[in-house]
Amino acid sequence: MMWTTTVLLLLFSLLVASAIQGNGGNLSQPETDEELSDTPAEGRKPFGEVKGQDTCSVPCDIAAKLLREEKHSICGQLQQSLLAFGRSTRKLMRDVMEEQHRALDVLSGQVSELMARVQTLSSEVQRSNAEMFSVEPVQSHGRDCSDIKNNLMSAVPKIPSGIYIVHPEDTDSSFEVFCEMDYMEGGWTVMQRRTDGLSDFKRPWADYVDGFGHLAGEHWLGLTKVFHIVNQKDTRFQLHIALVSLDDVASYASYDDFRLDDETQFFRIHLGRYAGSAGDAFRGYDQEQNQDTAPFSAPDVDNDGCNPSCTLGNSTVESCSVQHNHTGWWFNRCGLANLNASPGEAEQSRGRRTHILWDTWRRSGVPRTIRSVTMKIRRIATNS
Ligand SMILES: [Ca+2]
Repeated sequence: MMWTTTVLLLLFSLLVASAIQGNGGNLSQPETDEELSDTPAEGRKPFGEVKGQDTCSVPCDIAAKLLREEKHSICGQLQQSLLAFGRSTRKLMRDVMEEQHRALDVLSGQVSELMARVQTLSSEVQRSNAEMFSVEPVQSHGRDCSDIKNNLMSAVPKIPSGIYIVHPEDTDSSFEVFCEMDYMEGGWTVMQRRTDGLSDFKRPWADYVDGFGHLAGEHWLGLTKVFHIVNQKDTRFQLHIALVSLDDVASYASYDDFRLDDETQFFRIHLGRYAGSAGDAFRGYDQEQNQDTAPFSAPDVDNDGCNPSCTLGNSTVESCSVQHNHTGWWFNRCGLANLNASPGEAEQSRGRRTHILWDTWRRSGVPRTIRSVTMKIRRIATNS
């Protein structure tokens, strides 16, 4: 009975000791498990090993404490890093946005500047359009070169030759002309100039009506413009044709009256009395050659006297313009004059006449080769 009681007491004391020891390990165990639940499985394994060893080396509570402190430190560092990362990210985004704002500001500044320029340009275009279509578009220098000469004579000691703007009376158009102010007392409006053959005079009707070429060089002023000049009220015009031959001989043909009918009459030419040294090629030697009162013809508008055709030499001609190098002129059948053909030693091809003609100007009975020609008109003083 005494032995049994002793054994029971021993077992009880062992159980109590074991319980105390077990409680000491379990007091913080739930917290440790919960707190370490996010640590990786590999991280827990050494702890288990430590736990397994603690019975003989480091106690569980100290290991847990160390681990907790380490975890708190890591968490703190992580939090700091996250905060720093957040701060730098926010700063970066702020910088990027500021950069974008600055770029946008620069771009919108450039856009505004461009818009302003476009505005300025379009207002300028509108203004010049308005000027172009205004009733009095350009300040003209006079009605024609004779008028300009008369107007400037008292004010300017020497009036220079060159391009002037004229506005013939009773017309609504102003246009540029070349005025010869030196030749034979000046006042000449140039209506045609052929010198180097560089300009193309193979032109259709519309070009001969409107004019073409360069006023300072080779050009045809245009039938409409010449018509406006010579049809002014109370004026009479003379026509002067100045010729230079290939061997540098100068000659001229002059008509004391020159006018044109309007376009409905195909700008029919009317010539007064002839004077000069080159002969009256406009009228020729017989009525068939006479070009006075002939309407104007061009390659595409045939008003010549060959209707339906002429026999000239060995060839049959239907269009004098085509026969004469596709130029425009007052052709009859076809005639001895065509100042719009090519200057110099232009070749005759397939019987066609390609060079400047004034066939009454001859040397030893042979028509001279003409190097250059100018047709100019000037007012004749009238009593009125
Ligand atoms: Ca014909």
